[in-house]
Amino acid sequence: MPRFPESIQIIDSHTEGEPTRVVVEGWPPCSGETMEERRETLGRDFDHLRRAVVCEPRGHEAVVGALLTPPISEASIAGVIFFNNIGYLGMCGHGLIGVVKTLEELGSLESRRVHLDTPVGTVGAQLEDDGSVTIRNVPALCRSLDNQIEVPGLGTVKGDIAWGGNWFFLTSLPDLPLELTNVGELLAVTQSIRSVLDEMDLLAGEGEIDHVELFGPSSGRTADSRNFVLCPGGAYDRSPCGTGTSAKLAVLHARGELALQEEWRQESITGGRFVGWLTEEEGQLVPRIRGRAWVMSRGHLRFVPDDPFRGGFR
Ligand code: PYC
Repeated sequence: MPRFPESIQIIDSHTEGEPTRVVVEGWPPCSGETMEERRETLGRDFDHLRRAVVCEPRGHEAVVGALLTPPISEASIAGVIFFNNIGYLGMCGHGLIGVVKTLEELGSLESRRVHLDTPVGTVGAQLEDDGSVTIRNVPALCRSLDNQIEVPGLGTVKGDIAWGGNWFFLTSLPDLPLELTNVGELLAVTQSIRSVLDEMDLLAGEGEIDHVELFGPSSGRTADSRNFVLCPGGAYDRSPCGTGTSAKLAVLHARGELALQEEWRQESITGGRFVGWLTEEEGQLVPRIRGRAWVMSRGHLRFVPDDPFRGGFR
C-alpha cells in the first residue's frame, strides 16, 4: 500500500504562463548518491506522490513539479528533480526559473547567482535586477538536421533532432497556425509525429525523443519566432520551453544562422517570451535562457485517508 503523508507543502508559480509546483516540505527523504539515483528512487518508491502532487484533482496536466534535495556538488545550493503527469524530466528551463523565484520568496536564495544539481548535470541561475531570471543550462547539442519521417495524415515531415536538457524533434508546418484557438489541432498533429518517432530509433538507443516542437512566424517585432511544444505527457508548454529553446539555439547554430552570444527571442503560443543565447565553454555550446516567473500561491496539499482520489488521476 503506498503511504501518503498527512500533507505536502507547496509553492505554485508560473513562468511565462507555464506552472511550476515546488515541493517545500512533507515529502519523505529521497536516497541516492547522484541526482540520477535519486530520480530512480523517486520513480521506484514515491511515484504515487508524483501523481498525487501534479495530477488531478490537486494539479492538472500542465503542472511541472520540482522536488528539492540536498546538493551533490559543493558549489550548488540544492538538487532539483522535475516531474510531470507521466514521469520525470532531465531538466526543465521554465521550472528552474520558477524554482529560483520560489527560493527568493522563501528567503533561501543565498546569493543572486546560484547553482543547482539536476539528473542531467549542474545548472546555474542568476536573479536579475529587474526580477527576471537567467539560467545557464546544461550544454545543448544538435544531433541531426533534416530527418525525414512519414506521418499518417501529414505525409513527409522534415525535422531536426536536438538536446537542450531533454530531446526534441523540431519542425515547421507552415499550413498550421500556431494560435491558442488552434490548440486541439496542434496537439493532434504533434501527437501523430510523436507516435511515429516512438516507433523509430533515431537516437540509436541513446535516449528518447519525447518533446515535439513546432515553429512559425512570431506575432510581431518583439520575437524572432513562435513555438508550440508538445510535452511527454500530452500537455503543451504554455511558455516557450527553456529546454526547447536551448535545443533550437543549437539547431540555429548548426545551420550557421545564430552566432555565439547572439540573442534569439522565442515566443510561445500564449505570447510568453524567453530570450536565449549561446556561449562556447570547453568546446561545448552552453545555452543561457532569460525569462520571468511569478509566485502565485502557497499551500498545503492534504491527503486524508478516506479521499479515494488522493493518489491523483489523469
Ligand atoms: O521549460 O524546459 C522547459 C520545459 C520542459 C517541459 C515543460 N517545460
